[in-house]
Formats: sequence, C-alpha cells, structure tokens
Amino acid sequence: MAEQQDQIDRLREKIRQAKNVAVLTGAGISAESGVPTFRGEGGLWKQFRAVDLATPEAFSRDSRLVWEFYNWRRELIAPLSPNPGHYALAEIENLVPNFTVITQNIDGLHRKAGSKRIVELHGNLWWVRCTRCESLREDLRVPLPELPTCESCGALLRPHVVWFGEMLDPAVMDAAYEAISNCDLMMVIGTSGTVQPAASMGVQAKRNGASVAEINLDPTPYSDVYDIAISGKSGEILPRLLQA
Ligand code: BV8
Ligand code: ZN
Repeated sequence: MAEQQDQIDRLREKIRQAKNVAVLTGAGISAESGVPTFRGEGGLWKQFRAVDLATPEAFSRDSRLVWEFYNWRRELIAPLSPNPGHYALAEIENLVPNFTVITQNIDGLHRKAGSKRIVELHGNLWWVRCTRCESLREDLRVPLPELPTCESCGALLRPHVVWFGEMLDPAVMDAAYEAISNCDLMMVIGTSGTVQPAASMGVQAKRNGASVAEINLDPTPYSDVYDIAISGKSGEILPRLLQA
C-alpha cells in the first residue's frame, strides 16, 4: 500500500512536468461503469467466441447473429455513465498542454465524460456504416432493427467497429502514432495488452523516450517493462492523481 502511494506520487509528478501526454485505455477503465471486459472474470470472450461474433467472416455468415450481439451491447451500455476514472482523465486533459486519449473501447464513455481529444482505435458502437456505399453516421437507436439498412442506398449496415482480422483506419492509426511519438509520458490503463496493434503502443512510446506508466487491477505482460506499474482500480487511482 505504501508502495502504491509512492508510485501514485511519482506519476502525479510526471504529469505535472509533462508537456505531451498520451493515454491508452482498454475495457478495464469502463469496468466500474458496468461495461463487461473481454478477457477477465465475467469477460465477454469467456461467454462468447470472438470468431463467431467479431470478425468479417462471422458477419458474412450470419449478419443477424452479429447484429443481435451488438444490439445486446447497445442495450447494456446505453444507460451507463462514465466513472471517476473517465472524469479524472477529462480533468487531467485541462492541466496538460497536449493530451490525447487513445482508446480501444467502443462505448463512447470518454466523450461522455468530457475528454476532447480522443482517438477511437476500434471504432464506436454508436456509429453505423453502409456495407455498400460506406456512408457513415451516428445512430443511437436501441435496439436497431434486426437487420438495419442504409438510408442512402438500402444496403445492409454494419457496426462501425474494427473486427479481428480487419485493418485499423489508417487516419486513426496516424493520429494514435502522432500522439505516441510526441509524448513524454504515456499512461496505459485497464488493458490486458493482448490485442495488436494497441498492445505494442506503450513499448513504442518507451522506445521514443517517453516514461510509461500502467494502471491495472492485475499484472500484464508489460508491467515489468514500463517505468511505473500501479496495481488497482482506475476509478480509484486516477482521481488520486488530481489530489494536491
Ligand atoms: C489487425 C472492437 C492487421 C469490436 C476489438 C493471430 C491470428 C489472427 C490475428 C492475429 C494473430 N495475432 C495477431 C493478430 C491480430 C489481431 C490480434 O491482435 N489478435 C490477438 C487476440 C492475438 N488483431 C487484429 O486483428 C487487429 N487488426 O491486426 O490488422 C491484420 C489484418 C489481417 C490479418 C492480420 C493482421 C484488429 C483488432 C481489433 C479487434 N476488435 N474490439 C468489439 O468490441 O466488438 S478488440 C477487443 O479486445 C475489445 O473490443 C478491446 O477493444 C480489445 C482489447 O481488450 P482490452 O481492452 O485490453 O480488454 P481485456 O478484457 O482484455 O482486459 C481488461 C483489462 O482491464 C484486464 O487487464 C483487467 O485486469 C483490467 N481491469 C479490469 N477492471 C479494471 C481493470 N483495470 C483497472 N481498473 C479496473 N476497474
Ligand atoms: Zn449505403
């Protein structure tokens, strides 16, 4: 515990001195809001198979099933609110000259909490994209029709998320790498570090000379690699970084 306080004090000092901060978040930051994580206890990929639900092949095979899964997640997430971890990051953004949140989450909770510069690596649950004309729009209906169709051309819509085996949007990748290569401090929060390319981003920041700090409930493959590793809930640790 004394060691945890010591690490928090070190990180607070690094934030105070930093000009450019990049943050990478994963499902863990939304866990205290009630959003299920993917790989831990009660995780989505313990209950469902990602290959059946979150791949382009799954969508071609059974679009109805895939939409059922995303509609279920819309119902689950729609009533949820950001937690103190999301709010603390939005506040830290106001204290640092350049601050970017890079998130793997599709829940939209960073924006709801007031974060401004956000890079959504894996898309957004609340946006839909046409499978034919590629038109993209926000759609907050809960649930969407079983097989929602495009207003412009009538073709099937898909969730605007990145499935396994799909490339991340190059413009989104550029924005993420710009933040990573320019930062002097990176915080990696609530991610198990299993999904590429996000998993390598902390190491890349470190190679570029940044200090990297992890905040996670459990150890990850990177805990010993980073400069600081704080074990605890992000909703409890992040607000403590703001204490004088
Ligand atoms: C790509 C969006 C190029 C949709 C997601 C071998 C075979 C096939 C493919 C690959 C392979 N090896 C690598 C790959 C590539 C693959 C990949 O990395 N696979 C892994 C699993 C091996 N990656 C891709 O396919 C990516 N694209 O590489 O393109 C390419 C193209 C073709 C072929 C090859 C390469 C695209 C990946 C995008 C996948 N989409 N989601 C949706 O959500 O429906 S990823 C999925 O995992 C989640 O959505 C999430 O975004 C992501 C990461 O998970 P985490 O956020 O880390 O969550 P997790 O549950 O794992 O961990 C939570 C952590 O929080 C835990 O550590 C826990 O301890 C902690 N925690 C819990 N509570 C708290 C907490 N911490 C703090 N406080 C708390 N309260
Ligand atoms: Zn269309």
